[in-house]
Amino acid sequence: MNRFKIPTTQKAVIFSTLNGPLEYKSIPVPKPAPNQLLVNIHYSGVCHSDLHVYKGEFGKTLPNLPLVGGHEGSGVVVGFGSNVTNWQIGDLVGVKLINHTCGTCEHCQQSQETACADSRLSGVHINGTFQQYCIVDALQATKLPRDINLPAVGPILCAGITVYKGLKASLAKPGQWVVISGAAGGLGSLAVQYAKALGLRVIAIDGGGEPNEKEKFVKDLGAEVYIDFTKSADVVKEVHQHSGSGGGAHAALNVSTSEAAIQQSINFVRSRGTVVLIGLPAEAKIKIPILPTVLRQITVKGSYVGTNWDTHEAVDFFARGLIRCPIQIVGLSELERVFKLMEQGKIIGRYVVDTSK
Ligand code: 8ID
Ligand code: ZN
Repeated sequence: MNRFKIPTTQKAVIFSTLNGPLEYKSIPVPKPAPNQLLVNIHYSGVCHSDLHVYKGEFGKTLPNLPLVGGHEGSGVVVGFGSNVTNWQIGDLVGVKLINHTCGTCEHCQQSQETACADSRLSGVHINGTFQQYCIVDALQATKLPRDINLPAVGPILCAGITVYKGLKASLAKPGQWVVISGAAGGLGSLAVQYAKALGLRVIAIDGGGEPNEKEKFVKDLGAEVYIDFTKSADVVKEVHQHSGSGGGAHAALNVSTSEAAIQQSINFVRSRGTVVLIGLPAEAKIKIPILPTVLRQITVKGSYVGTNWDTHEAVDFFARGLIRCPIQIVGLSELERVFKLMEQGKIIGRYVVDTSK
């Protein structure tokens, strides 16, 4: 017997044209296919990727319209299809960007499912977490511990796993310097903390806001140095000054949405350093000078969300109290306002929507 009464309709925020009206309205509750869970989403983080998708910045044909966005959901399993054996009604569950993968390609077979060419993404290809009930493949849903902080864990399911994976990809070791560009945003605020938890030393770059507001914010999270890119005469020089005598930091993570910041980040690292590209500004391109990159043996790599196992690890850091999500909770009906604030660069940390309001 299912103790949860599942309604036939639910509240959602839906858009039918790119950059068009965001409608808060009732839509049908979806039915899970044989391999899917039906999740009662309680909370969802709002990621800058949601804004990129809504504005059509990931390619005009990418999102399936009309669409419910969102991919940082936390909630409860209230139903599942006939093939599902590893979940129970009432389990706490996370819904992340990767909602389904083929399971058979080379990458899936090697448990590197983030590279699956046939993946389906929450809030891009199928309706995401800006609704009260969503569906997710049982193999891509994330089991959450019973005592997890449900509103705060949402951002871990995209921002958290992405920066945790990006830091691992940077190959930076305990005691070494990592630059986080975009440190006061949703991903950045978690990157600073995961870096600290991994024993790294953090130079945080961001800018704007009230005087000293972002500096205090990132230093409270564990950054040793803050550079305000809007005030610094030479950001690269400052990074080098603060990262010891090795000619730059050991690694740099770009989680900003700025093409200029990405271009600049190539010069943050010392010889044999790694630059990890995570932020996705629309149609951005950078130029990498070949001679110094080759002679100094610099690695520039992309990093994209994280696998199921990365997710397990990232959630575990959060569950053990090593990471706190600096969130502000608002109603789902206020999503449009959150997008506006994000567009204006006025968000520090992460907004989370409560789907009951
Ligand atoms: O898997 C992935 N690669 C992945 C996963 C999740 C998100 C990629 N992303 C991408 C998003 O699509 C987005 O492009 O990461 C980027 C950051 O997402 P977010 O953290 O959700 O965005 P935000 O909260 O708006 O934070 C961006 C920060 O960058 C700062 C802003 O002040 C803000 O704090 N920033 C900017 I804009 N220009 C900067 C600059 N020149 C800068 N910080 C430093 N230097
Ligand atoms: Zn995201």
